[in-house]
Amino acid sequence: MALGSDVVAQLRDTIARFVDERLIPAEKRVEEEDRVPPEIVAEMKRLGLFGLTVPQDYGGLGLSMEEEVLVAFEFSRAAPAFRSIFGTTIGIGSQGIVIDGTPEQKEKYLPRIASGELICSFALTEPEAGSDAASLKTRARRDGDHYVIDGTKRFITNAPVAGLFTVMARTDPENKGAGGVSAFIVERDTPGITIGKIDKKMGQKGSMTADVIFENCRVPAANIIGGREGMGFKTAMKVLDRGRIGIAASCVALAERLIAEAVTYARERKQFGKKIGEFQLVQAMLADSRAECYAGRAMVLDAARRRDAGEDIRVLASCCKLFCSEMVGRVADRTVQVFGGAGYMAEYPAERLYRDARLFRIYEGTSQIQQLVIGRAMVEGD
Ligand code: COS
Repeated sequence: MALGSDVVAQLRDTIARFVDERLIPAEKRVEEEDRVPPEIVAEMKRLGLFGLTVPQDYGGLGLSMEEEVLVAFEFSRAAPAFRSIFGTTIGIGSQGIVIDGTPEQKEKYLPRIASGELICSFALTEPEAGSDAASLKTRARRDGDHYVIDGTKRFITNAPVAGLFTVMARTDPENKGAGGVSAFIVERDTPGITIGKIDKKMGQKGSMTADVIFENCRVPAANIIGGREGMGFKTAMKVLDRGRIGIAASCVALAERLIAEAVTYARERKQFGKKIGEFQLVQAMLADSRAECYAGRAMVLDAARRRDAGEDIRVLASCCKLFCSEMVGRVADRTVQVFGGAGYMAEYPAERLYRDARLFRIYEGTSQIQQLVIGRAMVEGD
């Protein structure tokens, strides 16, 4: 472990209190206002959440993957919108710099990310390039010691508040596939960036997504991640491998929360003269959720430990994302069922968390993309 188990245990306790005392009580407000209140973001900064995965040399805590998922098991019991602001920043928004950045790029940006000064976004998806990420059309044309970026990125989490974007763009127009793509660090105040209107979503209200439009946006050539053209797709995939384990950990945590909500309700609600939790058909729903959540937790911890040990976890990351995102969908569905009519009402959290959970099967690679990654590796013998 990078920090040691005592320090991580303390960190988990602190985060657990923050979740129970500050975040869960604020969930309704976040849903209504469709934003995370600035005072809560300020508290996240004070707690050091923006530095969790930034290496210690650059002002962060430098958590290992195992430590990160242990923290996520606590943090992500709260509505996913809270995680999305700092989790996207220290996850897919900045991991390109951590994993493949040059020493100069790390020195310049990571301390400002760790302090919470720079919120980050990962700009891969486009109107015509979602699952087929390698077909992206955003262009980066070399012009002296700059690149000029033109194109539109879609559904970009944190875009309205971001100070920094990791942008995947095509530097080689002759190469229409993955090899023609490079990754860039783009500061928000660079001329030529427009943020679209904030998307209206089914759930995860408070996590803001929008289009990011680049028009004649001049970025210093020094900002190409790793200093080499053509490596951007691989950087994006490595970032997503790590991100998928993180998302899976969040699914486990949300499932734990949903189970806790269902158990509390089943212990209180009476029908036919008894608490509904005494009925075996209700117990069966709770038991299925408990067993599946435990399986998810075990596989996420295993994949995280293997990544820390230096193993290739591409397939395992996809297994975790596939199983845990589908699992939390089933758990959310059962929780609504245990609540019955009340589960369909906005008054109880089950309805909101059910909508929130739906996105996990889509972003950072749909379930079908995870199946494709796993199945292809099996058949091709990786
Ligand atoms: N780590 C490192 N390199 C990887 C990699 C990984 N996880 N996955 C692929 N690569 C490399 C491959 O080895 C290949 O390199 P070479 O050309 O040197 O052989 C290159 O990248 C292209 O890989 P591949 O041929 O597998 O690319 P595909 O176009 O077939 O795409 C999928 C693969 C579908 C898996 C990819 O496009 C994907 O993950 N799509 C989903 C995107 C996504 O998650 N979007 C969500 C946006 S963020 S919210």
